[in-house]
Amino acid sequence: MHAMAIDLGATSGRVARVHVDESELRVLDLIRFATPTSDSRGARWDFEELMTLTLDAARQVADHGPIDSVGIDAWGADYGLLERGGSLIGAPFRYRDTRTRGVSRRFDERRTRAITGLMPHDFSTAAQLLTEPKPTLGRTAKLLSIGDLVAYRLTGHAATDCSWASTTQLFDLRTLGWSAELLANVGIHRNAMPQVQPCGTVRGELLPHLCDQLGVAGRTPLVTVAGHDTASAIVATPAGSDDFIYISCGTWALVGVESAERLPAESALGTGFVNELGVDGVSTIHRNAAGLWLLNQCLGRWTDTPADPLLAAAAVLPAGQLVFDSEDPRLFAPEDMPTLIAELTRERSGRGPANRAEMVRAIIDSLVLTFVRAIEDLEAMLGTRGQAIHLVGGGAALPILGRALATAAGRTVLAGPVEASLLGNALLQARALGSVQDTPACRALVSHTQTVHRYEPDQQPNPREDTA
Ligand code: LFR
Repeated sequence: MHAMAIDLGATSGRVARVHVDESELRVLDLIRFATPTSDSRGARWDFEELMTLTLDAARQVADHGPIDSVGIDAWGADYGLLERGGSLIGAPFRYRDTRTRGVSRRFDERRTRAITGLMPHDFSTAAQLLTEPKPTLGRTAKLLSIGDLVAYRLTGHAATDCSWASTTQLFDLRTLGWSAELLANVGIHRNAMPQVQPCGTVRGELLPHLCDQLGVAGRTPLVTVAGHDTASAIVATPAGSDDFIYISCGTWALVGVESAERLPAESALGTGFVNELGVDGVSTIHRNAAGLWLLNQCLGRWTDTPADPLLAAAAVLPAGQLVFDSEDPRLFAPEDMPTLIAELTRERSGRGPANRAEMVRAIIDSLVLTFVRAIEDLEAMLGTRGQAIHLVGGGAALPILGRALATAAGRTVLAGPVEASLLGNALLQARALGSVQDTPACRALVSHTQTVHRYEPDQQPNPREDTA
């Protein structure tokens, strides 16, 4: 079958045509675009432009051959509010906007964890809703994630899936339904919350005029995939057993494990680990860490220096000389990322990077420190030890990261696939249409067909805190 996978990230969006059958998984055509913001301050997403870019890309990939179904996944937290009739009440806010700073203090961690498996944080859907004016919430007929808004425009069906619902801080993990208590806390009414569908079911068909516009067959189904990009990436992690650690590294890095059991709320208090949902009700237990956001914000300012030579120059520098705390809250949305990183490095390591290559090295080594700390904390909390570390997403394309991570963690790192969310999305479409059976079959297919680089620990001094 041929899936159209629409994978929307907070930095870039991708639309691809992917061939999936029992022995084949191949991205045939892929179009990428920067995710558009609507104003100079970048407080909101330009959803109409996002729709235009997505449809444009969809038309281009559909031009190359047949499409049997469509699926959409996107980053978590952000949403749009629809009024009756289906139009958006304003452009959706970006989670990095400052309006929610400190809002999470208004939630009780114990109660939030007991119901949702999450810890309160400033940019969750719930925290963002707390900052919405009451009349706006009063006018709201439906709240949809960014991915589900796109799906709504494509099909007319307003719904979501368990993986996205589980990130909102409003979904009850115990009943797998919206929490009346938490909805009341943030002031949104129950009817405004979308129906929650299992991943891998058919949501509806593309509207006839869109089938014409995109050049796809009439009645093309839209499949409810894992609407949360992280859950989608975890499906496409080429693990052969259950005891693996994943690092899904795009704009963010989610460091965690999959588990058939829920994370007991009490033991997770204060740890920063959360229990979200993957496919088939599986728990994904992870901590959010800064990911390629730090690097991309620097590369974006260094328009006169191409990324590849800089990464190559950084790769030959000794590891662990300069580090900073990649979880410093000032890194969340700074005006000038390189200047801030130089400052944080001076604070921590006594001197700032002498050039851009040194700064890239410092970013990689600092991310690695945070990832290793997360793995250690996770294993101490669960009393387990993962075998290999699977690094998926954009970070898997960086050998410097794979190598440093293997050495610092003292374990094998399997890096790839880079387009994990997109592939997970395509695989769940194939599953809904009967071409792939279950998650183990999805993973076996990824492992047989996709490039995965293996990094082993080496003897170099590694970027651990005690060498900094
Ligand atoms: C990754 C991700 C994370 C979520 C963050 C913000 O793209 O979806 O899982 O915590 O974005 O939405």
